[in-house]
Amino acid sequence: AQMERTFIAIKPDGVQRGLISEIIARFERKGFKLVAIKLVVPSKAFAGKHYHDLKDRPFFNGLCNFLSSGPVLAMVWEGEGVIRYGRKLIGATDPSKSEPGTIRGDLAIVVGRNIIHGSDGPETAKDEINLWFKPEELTNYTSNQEKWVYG
Ligand code: DAT
Ligand code: MG
Repeated sequence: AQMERTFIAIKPDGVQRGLISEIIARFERKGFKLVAIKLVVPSKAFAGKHYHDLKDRPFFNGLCNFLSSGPVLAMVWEGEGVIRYGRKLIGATDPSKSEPGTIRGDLAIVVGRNIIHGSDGPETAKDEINLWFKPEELTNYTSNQEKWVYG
């Protein structure tokens, strides 16, 4: 299998709404492997680093205030195609346009409270994993399911 890793975060709204287990279950049942997880309250400056590519957008300040407003569940998930397919599980950025069956489509209504983040490509996945996690926080293990998930 062509393994890759992506950064997934449940934002403060998803945590406060009690959606952690619901969201983790979707990645877990798919067959992806959890390799790192922690609950953190990021500073506003840290939120700004995470969203640095959006710094010129009018919603940037509000977005950083929001991300730093409470606990965020930061995770790294591994699997074949997990970066791209993780985005598919999450759904479109604006939940009013996300398909039913996706996380945002099923569980959120407005773009400013869309409950989850996922890296949008291999480069951002690498950068975001390095921003949120120290190397020693990333586990390396063989999932017992692997031979059944991938054959
Ligand atoms: P995504 O989270 O789907 O990768 P993005 O990277 O374009 O989307 O934007 C990051 C976050 O910024 C997004 O999850 C919610 C917020 N956001 C995006 N567009 C917005 C808008 N037009 N108004 C308010 N918030 C917005
Ligand atoms: Mg993005």
